[in-house]
Amino acid sequence: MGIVNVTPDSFSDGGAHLDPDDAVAAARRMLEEGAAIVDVGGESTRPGHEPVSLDEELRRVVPVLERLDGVPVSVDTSKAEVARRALAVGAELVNDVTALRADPAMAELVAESGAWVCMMHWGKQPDYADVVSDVVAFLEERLRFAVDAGIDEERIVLDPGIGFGKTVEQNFELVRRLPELVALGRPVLVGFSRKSSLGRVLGDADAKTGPLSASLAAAVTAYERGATILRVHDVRSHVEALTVAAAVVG
Ligand code: HH2
Repeated sequence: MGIVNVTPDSFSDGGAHLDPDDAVAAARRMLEEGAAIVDVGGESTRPGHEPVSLDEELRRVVPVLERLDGVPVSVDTSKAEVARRALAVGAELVNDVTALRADPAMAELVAESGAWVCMMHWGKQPDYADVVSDVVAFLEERLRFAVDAGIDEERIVLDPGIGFGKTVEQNFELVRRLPELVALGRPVLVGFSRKSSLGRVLGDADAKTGPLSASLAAAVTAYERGATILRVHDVRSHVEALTVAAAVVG
């Protein structure tokens, strides 16, 4: 999954694709490089991000989504109205980092549209007894909620939410113990690309991002432990690394 942030403030590529032409070109390039789907988002979720109004989010993403009609697209949003507009122009998956908790209209919209949905864990660092068990319990509860709301279980993807209210060690533990999430029986998405834990484990305690080399190691080790979707900024390098990993795994 290639990342196209149509935002001024995303942590690693903020501003790069704010112009719709640039965003569309980036998305098409990622698909050519081997991405199976591109994830278009108009609101940054980085720590301390500015919340974006509905109008502004629509203004950022709709022109991009309209011009990506006919290609596999996911929309990174927690707002049902943004998702509705995205699905109307062909998006296939709603990537909701709040796991259907932010907008009460989201679950029904996904259920009625028949779209895929990705539900992510977003927690608070000091609160965990055991981070992996807590993430599993949360995702299990959200899975039940989504199915009860009429969403086809076969269309649900789960995500541990790397970097969302977790320490560096907890982020790595979630990948180490990924099979415990995979055991829930749904595809698991991992988004470790360029995240600060990668820079921090390399020795920079104040890192805001991590390098490509470290992102590739995280993606490959997540893949080996059962991740189905890797959400990444640098598509070509990840496709190459994962192709080799797949050849080894057999
Ligand atoms: N991470 C980010 C945004 N959306 N969605 C899912 N499902 N999983 C993730 O790990 C995830 C996500 C943060 O990364 P990015 O989009 O690069 O930055 P920003 O939120 O600052 O736009």
